[in-house]
Amino acid sequence: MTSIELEERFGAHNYHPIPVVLSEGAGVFVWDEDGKKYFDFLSAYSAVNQGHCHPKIIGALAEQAQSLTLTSRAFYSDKLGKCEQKIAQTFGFDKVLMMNTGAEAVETAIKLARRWGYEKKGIPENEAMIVVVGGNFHGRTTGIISFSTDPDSRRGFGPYMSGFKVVPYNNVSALATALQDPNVCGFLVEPIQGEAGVYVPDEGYLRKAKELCEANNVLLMADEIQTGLCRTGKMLACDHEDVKPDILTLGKALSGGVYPVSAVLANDDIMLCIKPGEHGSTYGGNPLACAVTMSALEVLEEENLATHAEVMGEIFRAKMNAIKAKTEVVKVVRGKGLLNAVVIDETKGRTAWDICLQLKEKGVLAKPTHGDIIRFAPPLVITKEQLEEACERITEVLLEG
Ligand code: IF1
Repeated sequence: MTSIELEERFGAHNYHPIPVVLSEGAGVFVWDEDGKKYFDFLSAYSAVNQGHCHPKIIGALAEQAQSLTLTSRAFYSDKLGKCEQKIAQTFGFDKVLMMNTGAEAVETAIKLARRWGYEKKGIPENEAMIVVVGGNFHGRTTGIISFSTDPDSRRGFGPYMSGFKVVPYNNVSALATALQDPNVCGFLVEPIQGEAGVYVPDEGYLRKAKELCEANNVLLMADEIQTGLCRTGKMLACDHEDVKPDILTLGKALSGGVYPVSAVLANDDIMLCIKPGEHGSTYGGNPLACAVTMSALEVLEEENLATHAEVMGEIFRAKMNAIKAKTEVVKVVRGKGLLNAVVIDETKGRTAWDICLQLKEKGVLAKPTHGDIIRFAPPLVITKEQLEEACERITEVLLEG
């Protein structure tokens, strides 16, 4: 049986992958089983910002794997404190709670905001509300999909967790009204909506959201699991507006695509609302995760990937807009740094899926989100020459036929 047949026969059918079977990766490139080389323009949904199999991160993984991989938090380890310090000081928070997946970090943030709401804001027990936005994506747990507005994420998985209010994204007045409810403890938002299709809110939206949260004693909870870690041209997408969230969730590229690591960051008045024995995870903050995370953060800094992503992103969007000027196939180009999307006019003869299949044939891997939107998000280590080569191939596909 082929790799695809094996997945078809023995694996759950919870994805519809682009028909390519990858077996190797290095930097911005991946190779399929037949040795064909591709530009990776998805980066495992922004988990591989540092490039595939970055030697420094793989080295840290391999070295730590020889000595100690998992202790559980029943005991201390010689790596967790150092890693917590590195993360806390990199992002400017008092404390870090390490988990594994992004969804676990978001679930942790929800528990933390609710606990703070009861203990510090005086919200009556079990009445805490968290404001979220339409088009949100924060993971796939039953708690998180309870406030999803995407039928594919939520249909048929009820009953749903209560305690959430949905307001339109990028709508300050709707947010202002919702935050006046004295039972609201948090506002959970992606600084740029990734899954929804790389929706960049108006300039000033995050700043106004922060001001409204402060005015209503509500915690701003920024989910930077996809937008963080240099992806949008700054260390955090919030940095574009100098906004400091009260709770920050990170994941994906926190470990450079090498090992599942996520984290929740907050200051003491919030983080210490959770007491010993009240939250945890078997693998959360294990020594192997910590070694990988510390090296993954060092790579972001040493290779100056935030500024590089900003510069490369400007070039990419300019090239996509040059295509847009020549064909009606491209309706919209949007993004920030190297988190970009192109909206396809599917009435012009090709779907976004068709175009992604053609891109695959040209050696560029990308995948549509929500039908007509193609997300383009290469590893941030892409060089100018590599970007120009990839854009030539993307141009050929979009302008042909
Ligand atoms: C899938 C999407 C992207 C996220 C944000 C939390 C999480 C994610 C902002 C949860 C995860 C992943 C999940 C993966 C595909 C990918 C994705 F299309 F699903 F939405 F990137 F846009 N917050 N996003 O983007 O993190 O638990 O997955 O570690 O589920 O197909 P996770």
